[in-house]
Amino acid sequence: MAKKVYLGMIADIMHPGLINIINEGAKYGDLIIGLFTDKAIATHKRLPYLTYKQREAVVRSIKGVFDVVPQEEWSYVPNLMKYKPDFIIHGDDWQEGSEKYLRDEVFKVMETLGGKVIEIPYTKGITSGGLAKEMESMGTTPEARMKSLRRLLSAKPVVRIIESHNGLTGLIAEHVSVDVHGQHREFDGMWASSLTDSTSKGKPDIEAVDLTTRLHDLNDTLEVTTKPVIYDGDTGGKIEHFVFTVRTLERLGISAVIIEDKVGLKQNSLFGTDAVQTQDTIEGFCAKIQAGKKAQITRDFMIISRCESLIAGKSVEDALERCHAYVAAGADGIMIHSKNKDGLDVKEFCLRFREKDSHTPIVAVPTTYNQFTEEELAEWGINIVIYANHMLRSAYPAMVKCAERILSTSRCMEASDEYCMPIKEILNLIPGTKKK
Ligand code: SPV
Ligand code: MG
Repeated sequence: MAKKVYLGMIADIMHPGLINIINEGAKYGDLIIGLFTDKAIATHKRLPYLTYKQREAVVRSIKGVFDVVPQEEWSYVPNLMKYKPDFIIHGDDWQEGSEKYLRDEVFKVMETLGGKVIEIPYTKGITSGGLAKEMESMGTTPEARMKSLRRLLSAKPVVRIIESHNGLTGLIAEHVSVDVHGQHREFDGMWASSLTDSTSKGKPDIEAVDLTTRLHDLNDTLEVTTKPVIYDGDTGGKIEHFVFTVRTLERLGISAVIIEDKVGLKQNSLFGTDAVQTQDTIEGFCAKIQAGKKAQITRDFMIISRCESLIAGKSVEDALERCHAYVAAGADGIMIHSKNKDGLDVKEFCLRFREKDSHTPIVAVPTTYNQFTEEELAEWGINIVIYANHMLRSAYPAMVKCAERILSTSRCMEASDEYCMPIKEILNLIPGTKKK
């Protein structure tokens, strides 16, 4: 009987290095590709450009591939236990660095299975990571960007979104990453906040900055990023206007719009009951959702309804009644907002909402109840966490301090040394600045 050979792959962009490893693997027996699912990848790396189905179709048609099976975990162990291969083949690039623990696990399991680990020299000069970087610099299409939010929602326990109000903050949302205990972390997408869009123009958050202006500026973010955008649509305005907004956002490749169930002059929710917060009727808001859903052209665009009951001082009961009605009217997700610091109202809402509805995505904006981690919020049933204003709120105090220092020293040496990035860094901050 032919021996079984296991090869784990993401197989997003095929290149000669991967073909080489497939050819080598096939020499030892029937080569089974363990194709990483979006879920297996999402908590460790950015989602691949191609979906699982697309990647599977490509890999299946490569000479030497005997079978393709899903690898649902980042660790190889569950699949090795399941398929019990005689060999596992891997490039030798996992002997050091963040993947070393995967290698150690694999050696242990293969020993207990009586199998062997084959490590083959890594093909120099070409890597999937390098190719992915080049693809990233080519940008994206509106269609691919729009779809990516739904893909993230089904691949990740919780989707992490940060506010962006210009090209520079877009670059931060796109590129900043950290490693925590060997695990790669970055933001999944961006929030086009009405609060920070308005504040960055020195205007109040009362829908005074019109849609055309906000979209014109959002284009700066879109030009330098590939990640999905969730657009803060305020109240959505009049139904007759909202249907045009939906079409415009879709055309730009925005993944979702969130509209709130308020009427009259909009006031920022974080004023809570210090401002007049008038909610729409359930019927009135459902009609807006329905009109928006009818207007959209693609299947991917999402209309998320935001419930302001807790902001307006009403009960969790009221919020639940409204949100179930909004979902029944066609909303693709709900956002529950609160300015309470203890988060208990949001938690109660989420747990009770989930008793009746296990799948509709819940969005939360934990600006005030910020003591909870994403993991804790996910346990309540929350699927999208939005850090709604943090780029602007962190920049402002830094700029004020710098301006004050210049005034108090009547020169800019101290301000530059203490508060400013080096000139060399700013000159090279934007990719492609320097002439070769
Ligand atoms: C925004 O960021 O504009 C929001 C969230 O709508 S909040 O400011 O909390 O209302
Ligand atoms: Mg807003």
